[in-house]
Amino acid sequence: MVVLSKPAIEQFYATQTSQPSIFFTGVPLIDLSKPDSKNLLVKACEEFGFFKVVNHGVPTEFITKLETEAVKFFSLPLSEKEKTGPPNPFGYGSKSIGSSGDVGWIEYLLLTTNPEFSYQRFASIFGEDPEIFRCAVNDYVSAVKKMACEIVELLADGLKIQPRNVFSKLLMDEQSDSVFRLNHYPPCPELQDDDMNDPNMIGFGEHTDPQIISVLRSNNTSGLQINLRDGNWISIPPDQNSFFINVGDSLQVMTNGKFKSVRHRVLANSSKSRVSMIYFGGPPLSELIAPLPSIMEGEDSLYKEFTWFEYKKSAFKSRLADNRLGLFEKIAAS
Ligand code: GA4
Repeated sequence: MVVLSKPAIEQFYATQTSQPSIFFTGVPLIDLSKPDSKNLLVKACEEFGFFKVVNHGVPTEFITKLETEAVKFFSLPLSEKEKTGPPNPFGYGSKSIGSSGDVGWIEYLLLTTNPEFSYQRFASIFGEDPEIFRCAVNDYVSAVKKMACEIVELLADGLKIQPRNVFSKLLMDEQSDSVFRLNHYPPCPELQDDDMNDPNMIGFGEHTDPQIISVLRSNNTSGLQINLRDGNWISIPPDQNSFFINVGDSLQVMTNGKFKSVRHRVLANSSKSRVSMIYFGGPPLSELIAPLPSIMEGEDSLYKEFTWFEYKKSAFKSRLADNRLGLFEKIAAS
C-alpha cells in the first residue's frame, strides 16, 4: 500500500467508498463537466501521466453495445477467432504480445481506427452481418476520440499553448495512425500469490504506450496497476462507468518531458474475467515528434528529432518493458 503526501492527495483525489479498502483509492479524478479541469489535468499529467475521467459524455449505450460484441467475439471457438488474425498488424492474438517474445494471460483483437478498414475477415464469424460489429466499434471509437480531443485541447489550454488544437489535430487527421484494442483476460485459476512475479501470470506486462494518449475502459474486474515515480506499483480500482487516461511517449516528447508517459501493467485475476477496450490516439506516420517550441521557454530539447514512423518501427521491435524513449534521448553534455 502506498501513501502519498497529503497536500498532493488533497489536490484532486476523490475517495470512493464503494471501493475495497485494500486498493489505493487516490486516482487523480477529472470531472470533464467542470470548467476548471484544465489545471488539474496538467497536474495529473505532470505527476502521474495518468488520471480517471467522469462526466465524459460518451454514451453508455455505445459502451455496452461494444462490450456485448466483444464478449460475443471472445466466446467464439479459438479456430473462429484465429480467422481474423494474426495480430500483426491487425487481428486476433492470444498469449503472445508484440513480436519480441512477450507473453501474457490474455487474448485480444487489434484494430486500426481507420474507417476504411475492411471487416471482411469478420464476415464468416459474425454471420450475415459483420456490420453490427463494425458499427459498434465505429460508434464507440468516434465518441472516445471526441473525448480524447477535448482532453488534449484542455491540456494545451492548461499549458498555454497556441493553437489549442496542436495535439487534437493529430488525432483528427485522416492519416492519424491510431489503434484500437479489445482485451480479454480470462480468469487464471492456478494463480497463487507466489506466482505474481512469473511473467506468464501477468495479464499484460509493464510498459508505456508509444502514442500520444490512450483511453481505457474496462468492466468491473481489477488488474490494472500504474507505476508511481518512486517505483511503487499501485492498483487502480476498476470503474466501468469511467475512463482511464494514459499519457503516451509521444506526448512526453512533445511536452519536452513535462508530462510523463505512465508505466502500467495488468495482473491476471484468479476468478473474474476482465474485458477492456483501449483507444490509442497516435499522429500520422509522417509527423515529426519533437517538443513544441512554445513549451520550451529557452530550454533545450531533451530528445533527438524523429518521425512517428521511426519511433513506431523501433517500438515494435522492442520488448514490452523496454524504455523505448531511451534511444531517442539526447545525451546531456558534461
Ligand atoms: C503497447 C500499446 C498498444 O497496446 C500497442 C502495443 C503493441 C502490441 O501489442 O503489438 C506493442 C506495445 C504496444 C509496445 C511495444 C511493442 C509494440 C507490443 C510490443 C512489445 C498496440 C502499441 O501500439 O504498443
